[in-house]
Parts: sequence; C-alpha cells; structure tokens
Amino acid sequence: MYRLLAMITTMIIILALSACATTPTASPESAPAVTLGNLTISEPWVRAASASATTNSMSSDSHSSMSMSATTAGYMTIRNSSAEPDFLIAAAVTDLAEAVELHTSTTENGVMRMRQVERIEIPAQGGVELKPGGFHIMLIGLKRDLKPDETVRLTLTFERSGTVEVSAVVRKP
Ligand SMILES: [Cu+2]
Repeated sequence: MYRLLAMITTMIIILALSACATTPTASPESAPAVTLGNLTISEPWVRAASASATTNSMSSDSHSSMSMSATTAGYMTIRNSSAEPDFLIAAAVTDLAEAVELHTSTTENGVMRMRQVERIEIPAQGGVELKPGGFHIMLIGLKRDLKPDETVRLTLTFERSGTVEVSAVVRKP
C-alpha cells in the first residue's frame, strides 16, 4: 500500500514537471533577447498606432509640431556588459515610416516635451531603458497602421558594436 502511494506520488510529480515544461517561460508578447557583442537588447516593443493622424493625440510621445503626420515610438532595454560605454546612434525601419529619430522626453512644468538626440548612451557595465516618458525611437510619418501583436523589424546601429536587427512586438500602451 505504501509502495503504491509512493508510485502515485512519483507519477504526480512527473506530471507536474511535464506540465511545467510545456509552459512557455516568456510571455508570448515579448520577443527573445538579442545579443550583439557586449550588448543585450531585450523586450523591444512598438506602440500600436493608426497611420491616420487623427488618433495622434492619444500618444504621449507625439510632437505638437508633428500633428499632421502619424507617429509612434519604439522602446526596449539595452544592457552593456563591456567596460566601455556604447551609444545607439541610429535606428531604421523598412517601409513603415518616413523617418526614424532618436528622442528623449522630459517634463517641464508638468508638460511633456520631446527632443531629438544624436545618440543614446548605454553605460559601461550598465544599461538604459527606452520607455514611455524617456528615451525612445520615434517613427514619424507612419505608412500603415500598426496593430497589436504584429511584429516589426527595427534595425539598430551602435557606435562600437555595429548594427543588429530586432523584432519588436506591437502593443497597446
Ligand atoms: Cu519622440
């Protein structure tokens, strides 16, 4: 009787283990991290947006001066294991936007403002988070709608590490 109980217990454990094995470790919404030299780029995502400019005011990263063209932004976390800093110096997309710029956001007197930056530093032995309200990759003049759960390709160029392509998942903010 005791042996039977032990057997059943073992079976339950095996079942539990196999159930764990079939459970994805990452949420399906996040793309796998990409490594480029000493850099690791994780969880790239792009804010869902309509190519028609009317919904532009919904985006917290919209420029008032760009109200005539639809914009959205891309975000990600970049880690740098090197003893030297690196810099994100360019980003690009294919057939998705008229222009791509690197931006930062700051809040002055309660008003969020954005400005273009030449490069975004990834500190040595550290990292930088591109996120709403901070650094972001600005897609200007969207050529088509970006719907949640679709994937877009972003090409990132770093001063030291070179160029890499990442898959960014489109998400609602
Ligand atoms: Cu911006």
